[in-house]
Amino acid sequence: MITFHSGAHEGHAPASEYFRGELVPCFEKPARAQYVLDELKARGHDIREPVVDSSGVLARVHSPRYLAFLESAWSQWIALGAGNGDVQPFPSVWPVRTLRDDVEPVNFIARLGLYSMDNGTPLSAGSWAAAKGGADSAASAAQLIANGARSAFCATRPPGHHAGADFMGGYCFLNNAAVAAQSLLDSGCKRVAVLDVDYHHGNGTQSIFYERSDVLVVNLHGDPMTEYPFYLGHADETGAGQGAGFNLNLPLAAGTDARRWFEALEVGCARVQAHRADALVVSLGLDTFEGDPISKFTLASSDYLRLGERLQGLGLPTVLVLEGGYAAAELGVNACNVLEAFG
Ligand code: OKP
Ligand code: ZN
Repeated sequence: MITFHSGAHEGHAPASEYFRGELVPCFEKPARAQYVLDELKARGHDIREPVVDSSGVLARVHSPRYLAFLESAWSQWIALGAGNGDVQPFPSVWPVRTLRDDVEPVNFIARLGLYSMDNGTPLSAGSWAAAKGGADSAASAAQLIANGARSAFCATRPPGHHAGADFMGGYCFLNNAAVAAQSLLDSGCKRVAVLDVDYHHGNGTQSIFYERSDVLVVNLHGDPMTEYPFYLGHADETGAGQGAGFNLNLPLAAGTDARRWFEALEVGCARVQAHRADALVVSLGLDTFEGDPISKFTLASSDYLRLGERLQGLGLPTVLVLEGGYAAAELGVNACNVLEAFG
């Protein structure tokens, strides 16, 4: 399977993130992608730089004001103070209930809050270029599928599935899975399914397609009653308007083991089959791994072979997009196990 990967990911390298109120080294770090690339190379995979400019499809997935903010966010930040290049900007105020989100404040931190769901998505100098490289990879993978390939992998970081049309969050800036799904539709697919197997609910992907029937979104994730992103991902969220019935959430308790996880995967796969999709996008988070430092499922490396086999069994042209997975040294083996079993 061909892999798309943008070297620009390295420029997204903030030093720290908030964890229980304190700044700690970022879990979502460049080494994650390096481990994946090293393992892909060791196993002889074909790795390519993206070939499609995703600007057009990004404008169909994200709002113009959010894209405009994100693209110049870092240069706006450093223009505000001589030392800002060495300081990470974090949001500290958000337009929650009763506050206005239709007016963009002039104040940079206020705008950062407007376009963020949390304070857990640190920015650095190369964040836009890295995120754009990921979106370009997703668009490139979709084009490969449109041209007849059975599958393609996007070795992307930062991840994308928490990013909504108008906001960043959970280490995510641009929703790569949504870019892949929308690109597939734009190139002629009538129905697409997104299957998100990351430990965390893909709230951004769900919200982007929530009122649409052309993209089925299925999520298998830690129960938001106790797990991030907390405010979306419950079983009673089934879609709205035209999209009623086209969203399926399968929340699982923290501590869920492989046996119960694969049972839930069966339910998700049955819903994907019933959608009669022309193509599948997999949000491939590997933070379901037993060694993951921020997640609480207990899949073993060998379980990712089983996952790849099951995804292959759906019989659909498939774009696999890397999302989370923070046991960095094991991420390459776990990702490659999925790809290898997929074939
Ligand atoms: C992104 B993806 C640690 C708290 C966790 C949110 C987790 C984002 C996961 N500071 N922050 O779904 O793997
Ligand atoms: Zn995750």
